[in-house]
Amino acid sequence: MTEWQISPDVIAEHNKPLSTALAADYSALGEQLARRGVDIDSVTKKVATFQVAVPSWGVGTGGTRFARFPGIGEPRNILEKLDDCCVIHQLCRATPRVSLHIPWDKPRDANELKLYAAARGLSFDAMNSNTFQDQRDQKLSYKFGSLSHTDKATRQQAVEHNLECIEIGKALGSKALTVWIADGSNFPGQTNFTKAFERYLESVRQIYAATPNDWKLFIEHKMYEPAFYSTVIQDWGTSYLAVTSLGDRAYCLVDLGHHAPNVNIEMIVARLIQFGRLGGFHFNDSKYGDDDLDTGSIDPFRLFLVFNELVDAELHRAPRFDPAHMLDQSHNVTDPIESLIRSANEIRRAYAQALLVDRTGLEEAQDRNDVMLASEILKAGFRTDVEPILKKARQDDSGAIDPITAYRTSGYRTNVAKKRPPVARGGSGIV
Ligand SMILES: [Mn+2]
Repeated sequence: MTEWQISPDVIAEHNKPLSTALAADYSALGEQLARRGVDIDSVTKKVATFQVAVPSWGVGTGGTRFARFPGIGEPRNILEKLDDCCVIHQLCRATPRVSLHIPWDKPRDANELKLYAAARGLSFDAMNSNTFQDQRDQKLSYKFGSLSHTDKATRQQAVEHNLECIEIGKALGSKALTVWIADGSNFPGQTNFTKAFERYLESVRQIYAATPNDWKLFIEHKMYEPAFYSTVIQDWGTSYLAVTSLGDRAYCLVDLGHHAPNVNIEMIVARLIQFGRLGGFHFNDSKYGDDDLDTGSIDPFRLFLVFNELVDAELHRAPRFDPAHMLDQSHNVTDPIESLIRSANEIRRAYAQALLVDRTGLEEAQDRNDVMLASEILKAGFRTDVEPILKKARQDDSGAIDPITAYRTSGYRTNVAKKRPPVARGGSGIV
């Protein structure tokens, strides 16, 4: 029996008055889609199986380099973070896995943590290492880099931290390690680009060698920040060079926020799929830079275009295509549980819309160079209001028809605030 954090009766009571209207909306959308040759139930079934991992650091209130404004009842440790993740999954039914960050989430006893998560219907997604800040009692500083540091002992310390993450992940049942480094430079002349990348490759080779055969290693690139002039793993090209030099189990991870404004991310996704190196995503949204805003809150069309590539790859059974879907956001002014629920829904929305695209019609229009028709066919998917499909998928799976309202009605945040005193400084951050 799953130890749900909200009484299933609260959800059932919430769903009851909404189910009649949902049935009517679902049937109307079903008729509309049938005219387009689409069976609504098969779309709903696919959407219901679509999952995205929640970042453990996302359930705490984030901050910027200026300030952090804590919310009430914030989780103080990994166990409380898992309680919050359980609430998200219980209501939206799309997030049964949690991605951990070490050492923030370092367990006292990995087996105990695994059981605690399992009791809440949760398991663990990719592990994340952290060599972008110094921990208390850490011997050598990462101020001037980690895996690419000029000092061999510092590089070795960073490698060993990653090996420890793998060991913890093995005990927790994780199957992947995500490596993102903050290494780079703030001034021209500060580092030698080539030597820094050589040092990085030498370090990451040791990490790759330590991953079990059924694991994947994800390399996450980032254009800038905290280093503002150059970063060692700056773009998908550098990431691709790194993974291909490592081996078959190394893949590129695309964080939507880690590109220059207006970059065609969906095309990067297509390229990585074509060459079998798309490992997964860190979903979020941005207006200017790495804003870490809620997925789909700024540019839902771009999210749809990314999913258009994913659905295309799924249909064509692209080789080596099994991407990990993860959220990576910083919730500074909202209740993190609400933001994560909404983001998981937005991802399912983009997936549902992409499933509605008439692929045969699109291909024909492309082959005939009918630009307008191709654009219209693609947009028809995006323009469809798939809300009844998303609601039905949740309802069928004992989730909430309107999860944010159900969450507010449950009083969960107020209840946990009674036993969780305010945290002045949290472990959450922007990655
Ligand atoms: Mn990320």
